[in-house]
Amino acid sequence: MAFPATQAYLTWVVFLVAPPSALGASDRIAIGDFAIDRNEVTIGDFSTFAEATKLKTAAEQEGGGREWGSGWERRPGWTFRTPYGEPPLDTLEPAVHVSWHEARGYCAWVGGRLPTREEWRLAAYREHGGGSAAGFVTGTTYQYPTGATPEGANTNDDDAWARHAPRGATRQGVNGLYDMGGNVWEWLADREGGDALTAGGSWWYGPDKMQEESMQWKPADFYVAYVGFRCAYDPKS
Ligand SMILES: [Ca+2]
Ligand SMILES: [Ca+2]
Repeated sequence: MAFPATQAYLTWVVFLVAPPSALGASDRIAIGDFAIDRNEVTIGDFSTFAEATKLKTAAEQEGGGREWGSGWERRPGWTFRTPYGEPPLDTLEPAVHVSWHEARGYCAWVGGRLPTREEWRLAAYREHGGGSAAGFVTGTTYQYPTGATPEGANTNDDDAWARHAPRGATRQGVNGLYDMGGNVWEWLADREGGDALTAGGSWWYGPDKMQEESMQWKPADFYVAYVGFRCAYDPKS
């Protein structure tokens, strides 16, 4: 069946495929000439995307995500909907068991893209003003996304969270962002062959992995309990 490419039809198509305007657009922080999500993408956010686009993630199709045990072990039923095999306590927990490709698809759907390494560096460690109310000094580069120390982040240090924490539970960091250090690793846009870069460390590791030099390459089709993402946006997106 052929549809006429009228303006009305095109408007209808855009309306159908476009995400709700509130999703992903409500809490972005401007960093120079781009913006970035204040928080990691949540289970609730990603569920809306998956339902609207009829996405079945690789973890769902292939029998569950992975956790580190004696090497990488598959965990049946562990997906972004049920990160540890059971419904989450809170849908504001980060979406994990999501591959780089799936993360990129989500960001495109909300009108953004994955952040680059350079954007991540600027957002995570150099204060541009969004964190001034939280005590960060504009123009200062910090060692950790939480400032001079890793205090307040969710790592494997002695803190309030045995696994990942829901949105907004940890201490606000540089530029007013949350969880740029710790909680879950985050996919970046940068690719090298079949690998993609991840940044920030996670609840599984110590605070050293929150630092810029600790970014890690991982297979882009990898999906595990420790890796999530957030999106970046160009002006006017
Ligand atoms: Ca912890
Ligand atoms: Ca993180």
